[in-house]
Order: sequence, then structure tokens, then C-alpha cells
Amino acid sequence: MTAKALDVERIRNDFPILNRKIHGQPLAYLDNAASSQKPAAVIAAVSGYFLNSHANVHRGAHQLSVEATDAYESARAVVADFIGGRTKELIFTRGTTESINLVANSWGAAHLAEGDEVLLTLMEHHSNLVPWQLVAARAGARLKFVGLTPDGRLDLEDLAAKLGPRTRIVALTHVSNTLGVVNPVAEVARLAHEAGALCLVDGAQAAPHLLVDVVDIGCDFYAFSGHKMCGPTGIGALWGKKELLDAMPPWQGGGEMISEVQLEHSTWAAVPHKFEAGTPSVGDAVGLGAAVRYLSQVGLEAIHSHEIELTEYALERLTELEGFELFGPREDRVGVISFRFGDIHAHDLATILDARGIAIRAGHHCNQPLMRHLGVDATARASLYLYNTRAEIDALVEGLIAAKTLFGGFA
Ligand code: 7TS
Repeated sequence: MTAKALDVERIRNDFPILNRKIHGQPLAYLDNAASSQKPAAVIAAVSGYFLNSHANVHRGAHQLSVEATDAYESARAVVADFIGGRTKELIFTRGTTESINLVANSWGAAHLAEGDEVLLTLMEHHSNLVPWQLVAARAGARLKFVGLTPDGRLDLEDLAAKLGPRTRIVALTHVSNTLGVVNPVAEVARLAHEAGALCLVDGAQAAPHLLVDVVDIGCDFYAFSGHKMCGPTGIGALWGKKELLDAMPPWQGGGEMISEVQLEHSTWAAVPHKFEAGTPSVGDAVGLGAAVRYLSQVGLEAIHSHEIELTEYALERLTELEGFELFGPREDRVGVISFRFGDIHAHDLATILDARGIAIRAGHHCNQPLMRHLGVDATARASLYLYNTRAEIDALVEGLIAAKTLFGGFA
């Protein structure tokens, strides 16, 4: 099935910030893997909520509380549906980081014992590594890491070899925020289950760009962030299988998450509220609901096709430049383009490009172990989204040529 083509000019009009000039130049925003920009519909949904309907939720004694609760809970339904999950299985969190910490602290603390193993990969973002380090140290469990193939894919043979009778969970990213590679998460989930382990997928870089269906993937947990998918900061979600979530202990205590509280002990609310202690970020949840409505209206397949086509164009143009070196595979990828350019440091490249209005990221991208594996301390990274254009890729290419001139060529 071919997806309908995107009308990128129309889409750009939905994002007011794209009209900004940066240092007197038109903005070319190519830092979407760090955070995406927001369409007017999302900004309006958040401000509309605060202008008209704000109150605390789940305390339906008055009209505004009823409206706020409806807005919050209907956002939950829309967000769950967006990734193919059921509403009761969708926990609002502050984002991917908090979602993974929830699983590590609740499921991990209950199920990891001395000598158990958590299988991660060399390409994990720190937020799918450090929470496991913390819980493994407490439990006496061991972390193991799946290696990569020379072109920067997950090494499935290594994964099969490292899965063992002590593996309790395999936690991996759906899409690498440095390499851009799309991992075969359905196959990994199947292998994990065959070995008697669970599978958590970090969807921070996938949910904004791919049509995700957690049931098709067959994973047990799926984590993602609102701010990378046109939604507000401070909101994201954890999807989990109902029977697992039901059996997991709470990880934070307080209001909202209880059924009955005695002085010495308490009982818990049903999932998802068991995992949402305290007043939630209602306005942000409303904004995330509006963001997924917006993305669904544009169409994830159309967004994906646009990004693939633009990535192809970018790689064609960039690889023509002498000194350009791509990290990650040429195929099976999305529009996260990490690179080295001769001997110009990534931070210098980012500064030179910024002066031309082009926003890219330079650094370790919270992937320090991966950087060590690649033998670099940083990469430059351009990352694309639905509103990016070929003209912006051309500006990036010209910016790189200008940087090389400024440095008097490569050493
Ligand atoms: N997992 C992956 C794969 C990510 O790319 C990120 C953020 C996170 C988890 C954490 O998401 P958060 O919303 O909880 O912070 N990645 C990046 C990045 O590549 N540049 O800035 C943030």
C-alpha cells in the first residue's frame, strides 16, 4: 500500500515556530530526535484546557473536575489506541525515562534476584541502561549486552547466544537515537519469550515516526515520550500487558494510587492509576492527546514515507561530500543521521551550522557506551521529521561545505 504524499508546505504552516529566523537566517530545524516542534493544534489544546476546563482530576465533585477528568482520561484512550494498546494498559509518565524507571523499580525489584540477568544492547540510551544498573546492583543481578554488526545493526546471533536460563528481561530500543537503525523488535520479543524472559521496548525514537502496534510487536512493555512526537514536554507513557501490570507492586506512593489507606498499610487502586501517584500533568496529557490526533490525521504511513524519501535524498547528497562518514547502516533506518565530517569536531560543526540557522545536535546523545564502541567521543547528528524539506537538506550540505572552507580543508 502506498501512503498518500505529504503536503509539506501545508504541514509547515501548522508549526508557527518554523517561521522563526535564527541569526537572521530561516530556521532549518534538524534536531527532532532530541525534541520535535509543536503544531498550533497542540498549543491550542493545552491553552484551551487551562482557559476553560482546569481542575484536579478524579475528584468529580464539581463540573470543572469532571471536565478535567474527561479530558485526561480521553487523552489516555487516544494515546493507547495510537500504539495499538488498551486504555487500561496505558500509564501516563513524564516520558520514556520515567517509564523505564517504573518497570525497573517495580517489576525489577519484585522479580530480579541474585544471579539473574538483564539483557540490554550496546546502543541503549542512558535511560534504558542506568535504571537497570541501579536495580541490578540492588538485586545482585547481572547486566549483559548484545553487540552490534560492523555496519551498526543489532547482532542477532550474539543476542541468541546471550539469552539464557537466567535472562529475566530483554530491554532494547526500537530505533537507535544515534545509528537511526530500526531494530527487529518483534523477533527479539519472540526470542525473549522463547527463553522465558520478558521484553521491554524503548519506543522514544519509534513512536513519533513509525506505525507502532504493541500487539503485533508482542512485547511486554513499550515506553515513549510526548515531546518527540509533537506533544508537550513532561508527558509520556508506559504501555504494559495488563496481567503483568496487575501483578506489579506500586513504585511511588501517594494520592491517586490507593484504594484504601490505613495508618500502617494501604491497598492499591487498579491499573493504570496504581502507577500514577500524585496529581498528574493533566494539561500535558491533553496536549499529548492532541499530538497523536494530529499525527494520526496526517497519517503515520505518510510521515514515514516522507522521512524515508528525505533520508535517501540526504544520504545521497551527504555521501558525495569528501570526508563525510555515516554511523549506522544505510538500510533499515529512519531519518536519524549521525556522522563525522573529516576532522572537524562535531561541536564546531554544530556551531557553524547554527550561525546559518541550521539546528543539529552534537555530542554523545546519551549513548556514551555506544560512542566508546564506535571509537568517537561525539557525533554530529541531523534528525528529520514530517515538516523537513529537501531545501533544508541542501542548506545542511552547503553549511558543511562552508565549515570545511572555514577550517581550510581537512588535516
Ligand atoms: N530512549 C531513546 C532511544 C532516546 O532517544 C531518548 C531521548 C530517551 C530514551 C529519553 O527520552 P526522555 O524523553 O525521557 O528524555 N533522546 C535524546 C536524544 O537523542 N537527544 O536528546 C534526547
